[in-house]
This record gives sequence, C-alpha cells and structure tokens, in this order.
Amino acid sequence: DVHYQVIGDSGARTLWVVFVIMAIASALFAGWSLKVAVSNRLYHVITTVITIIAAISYFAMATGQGVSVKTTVIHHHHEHGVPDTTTTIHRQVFWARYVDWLFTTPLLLLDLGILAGLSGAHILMAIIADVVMIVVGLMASFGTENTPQKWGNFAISMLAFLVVIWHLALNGRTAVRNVSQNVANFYMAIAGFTVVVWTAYPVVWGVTAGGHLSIDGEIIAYAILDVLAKVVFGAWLLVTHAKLPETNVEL
Ligand code: RET
Repeated sequence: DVHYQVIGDSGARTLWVVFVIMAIASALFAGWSLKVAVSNRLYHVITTVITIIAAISYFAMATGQGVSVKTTVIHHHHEHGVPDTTTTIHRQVFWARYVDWLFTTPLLLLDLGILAGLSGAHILMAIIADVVMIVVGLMASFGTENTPQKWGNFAISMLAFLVVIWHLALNGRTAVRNVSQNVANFYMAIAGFTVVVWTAYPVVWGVTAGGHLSIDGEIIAYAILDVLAKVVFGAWLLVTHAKLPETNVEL
C-alpha cells in the first residue's frame, strides 16, 4: 500500500501565521534600531536579519516552495506461499528550514558571542560547529529511514551541537564574567533559554524521524520553537540591551 504524508489545513495556516509574525518582528526590530545611535546598532542589525530570513523561509514554505517529497519503501517478507508485500510512504520534507537555520543559527550565536565578549576565535569555532550541525542534519533528514546512514548523520550533527553548547555554556560563561556582573546575569539567563529551546529541535526531529508526528504536527512544533528562538529571544535581547549600557559593543 501507498501512504501520502502531506501538509493539511492547520499546517498551511501555521506557516502563514509565522510568516506574518516574523515580518512584524522584523519591522519592530528595525524600527527600534532607529532609536539608538548608529554605532550601537549591531544587535539590532543581527536580530532583524534573523527574523527577515525566517520571514522569507516561511513565505517560501507557505507558498509551496522549499519542500521535496521523500519516498520510503518498507519490505514485508512473508512465508508459506504468501507473497511479499511493500509499504511505500511519500512524505514531504521542508528543506527550506535548513536554509533558514544555516544562516540564522550562526547569527544567533554571533549575538550571544558578542554579548558574552567571547573572542573571535571562539565565536568562529562555535559558528563552524553550528554550520556542520545544520548541513549534516539536512543529510540525516534525507537519509534512508532506519539505516546507519541516517542515524550516523544524526549522531554527527548531535556531536556538533554539543560543541556549540560547550562554547555557550563554558567559554561564554568564563568570558562574560570579565564584562560585568549585570551582563553576566543576563547572559546566563538568555544563553540558558537558548540551550533549552535549541535542544528541543533535535527532539522534534527525532520524534518526526521515528514516525510519530504528522506533517502538520511537525510544522506546528517547529513554528513554536522558531518564534521562541528568534522573536522572543530577539525582543528580550534588544529590550535588555537598551537598559544595560555595559552590553554596548563597537565593532
Ligand atoms: C537537527 C537534526 C539533527 C540533530 C540536531 C539538529 C539541531 C538543530 C538545531 C536547530 C536550531 C534552530 C534554530 C532556529 C531558529 O532560530 C538539525 C534538527 C542537533 C539546534 C535555533
């Protein structure tokens, strides 16, 4: 038998809603940047670009672009004269997300790295590990179900993710202590939030790969995470930056 796993009404509506949220957030963040001196707009620029990229990616997905259909054939072996049968699953894979993440996750790390006062070398290493995580994660998404290929790529991507967390949690914490106590407290809160939200992505991915989530369920889960990781994160960062002059950086 043949199964089609494709987007439904709630998934389609969710893609449009997140597109609108990202577009509004982009306009607000860009507007806020006009209220601060040009020399002090680095976080605004980075944070606005993040939501603009997300808006573009959601627009693409909402209008049916950035999506491919992945076919999985499962063989059932029968004995005693019963003929072998197969189950074929055609499932949509929204790869536009990975293009979004490829650009936005390094920018989010740049926001956090600058906030913590991390060295250029540490920021670069975190970003390279992050790019490996996303590209290999894309490989895993298109890998053949239940094979060492798919789960091997997942494991490599998870290792790269651990390197990213290492930089945020250990190097970031060490660096930010030399900035100021207020900035250190804020960094620990927003970096902690980031680690929790980001960790949910491989969880959603694993539940999806395990066949336990419909396309619409997957879209809604990632939609919630994307709004937390980009919009809530960005608003929190920019509002706190306005209140804490020690977070100022000139680059
Ligand atoms: C994948 C699957 C393979 C294993 C791992 C993953 C991690 C993804 C992450 C994504 C974060 C995205 C954000 C987007 C929007 O702002 C690729 C799901 C580790 C951490 C923060």
